Amino acid sequence: MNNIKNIKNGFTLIELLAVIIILGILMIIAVPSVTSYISDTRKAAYIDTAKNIISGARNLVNEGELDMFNTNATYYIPISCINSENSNKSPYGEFDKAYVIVTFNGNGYNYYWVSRDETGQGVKQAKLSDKLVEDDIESDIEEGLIKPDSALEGKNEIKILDEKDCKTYIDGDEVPKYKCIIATTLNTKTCELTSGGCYASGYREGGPKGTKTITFGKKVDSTTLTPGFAYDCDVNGDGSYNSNTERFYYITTIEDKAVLFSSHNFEGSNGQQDVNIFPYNDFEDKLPTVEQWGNVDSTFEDKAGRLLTLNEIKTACNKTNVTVDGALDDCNFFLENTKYESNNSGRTAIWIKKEGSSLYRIQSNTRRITSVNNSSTSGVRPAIEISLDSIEPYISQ
Ligand SMILES: [Ca+2]
Repeated sequence: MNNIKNIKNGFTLIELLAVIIILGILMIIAVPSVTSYISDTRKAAYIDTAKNIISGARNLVNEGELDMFNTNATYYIPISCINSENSNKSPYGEFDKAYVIVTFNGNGYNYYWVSRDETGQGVKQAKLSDKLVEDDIESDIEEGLIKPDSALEGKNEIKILDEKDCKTYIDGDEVPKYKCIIATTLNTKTCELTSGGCYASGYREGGPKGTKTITFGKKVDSTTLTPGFAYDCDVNGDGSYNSNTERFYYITTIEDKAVLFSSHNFEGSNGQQDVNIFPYNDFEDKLPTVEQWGNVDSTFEDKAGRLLTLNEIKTACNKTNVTVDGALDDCNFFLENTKYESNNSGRTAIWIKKEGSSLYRIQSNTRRITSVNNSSTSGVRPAIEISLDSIEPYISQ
């Protein structure tokens, strides 16, 4: 009985061997496909993580949060500087080094991804797009993700944001942000006149403009710099952009510099003022000094600005004759903070550059250029010249 019971409750050696062999065959078939599945899932997760982080980098760049004013540089942004929806972790392990690489292409930015994690898995420089595919994931990446020859797209300068504070440094000095950023809101004034100035331009109820609200300048909406585009320039270098006192309008480009015109007259001792009274011969004393506007890289003698020329006004207004009444109606960014708006707002006129023995000024009540004699008094309003690299570029949305 004992023998029979033993046989019924267990397996013979042959039966056990058969089971082991069958299991072994099953393992041989199943294991490679399971491994492949895990690997593919991880690769997909790796790519998703990278795309999420690149999306975060795009937000940072679009919001102007990064110090990336040099359009001729290849920027490396460490992922620690980027907020992303997913964790900044590779499915294979913690990232050892990972960067989003950004270059400016003239119209917008190109984004690349490069990474290496603690297991040695990584992606060599891959452009964001559908091209970031599984084949980009390499297990044999070279040591050192950033090499001297890693400047992309002919951008010969490499800038790496510091992981601690996510800023770039040149020889230990922090690189400033754009000196001029795109104005997000245009300045407006209510037309309070009942004749001349803004009233004659048509800013009145039932008038040609259909409103008493005057809007100065244009919102930047193109990669082509256009007269009247509104910028806020941190001319005094205090790190902030005051849309009242540091509003500027693009006028023209001279070589690699943009000429921008202040929205305010300037009075030397007290900074920006709306009201100035002095004869032409004093104008040079009244322009901002390089100490007052220390962030402006072009200087004229010891001044940070100069007067506009008659030709610059003609070009910016797209008019050959600017001496007829209303000539500046379509470019009234020349008239902000003058008596164009009300009897209480600033001087009637603004000096422009002397030509030979001729004196000219912008005349706000008649909205045109007038020639005058040197006993006249007018405000002094600076034009600045700023390197094109220092102006925030427009990114089409
Ligand atoms: Ca400022």
